Amino acid sequence: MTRLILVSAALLGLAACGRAEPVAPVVQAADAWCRPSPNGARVGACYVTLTASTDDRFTAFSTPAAGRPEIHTMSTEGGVMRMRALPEGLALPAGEAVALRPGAEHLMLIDLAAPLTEGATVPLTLSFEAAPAITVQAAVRAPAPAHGAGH
Ligand SMILES: [Cu+2]
Repeated sequence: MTRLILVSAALLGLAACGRAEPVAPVVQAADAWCRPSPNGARVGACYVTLTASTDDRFTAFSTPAAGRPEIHTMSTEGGVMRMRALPEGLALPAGEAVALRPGAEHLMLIDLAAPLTEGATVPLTLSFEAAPAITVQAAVRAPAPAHGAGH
């Protein structure tokens, strides 16, 4: 009996609150892919588009494919492309699709266990400040011609 009352109270609460109802933190990932690594390269780069339900932060990732995974960003300074690690990770504003892509933010796979070959799949476990971690399967494929720059 007590339980029934609690349930109906919760339902009423939902109806009354409408949009103000807090959203459970969750991050959705789309279009995860990795660039094939050139022969002998010990590093690779992967990309994914992340959409968080609440203000969140992409803080780290892990993968069996690399010994040292890092979140990197890339920028052009004085005509030279530079990349650096983002130890603080990447902000994910609520509801906004944040695209990691060639020439910008990317997942850097340092110390590759094996070359990333086209057609292979790389599991990536992504961690966030608020949302639970998710694992995506990134397909290794050649980048679209328009995205030639970067690495
Ligand atoms: Cu990088």
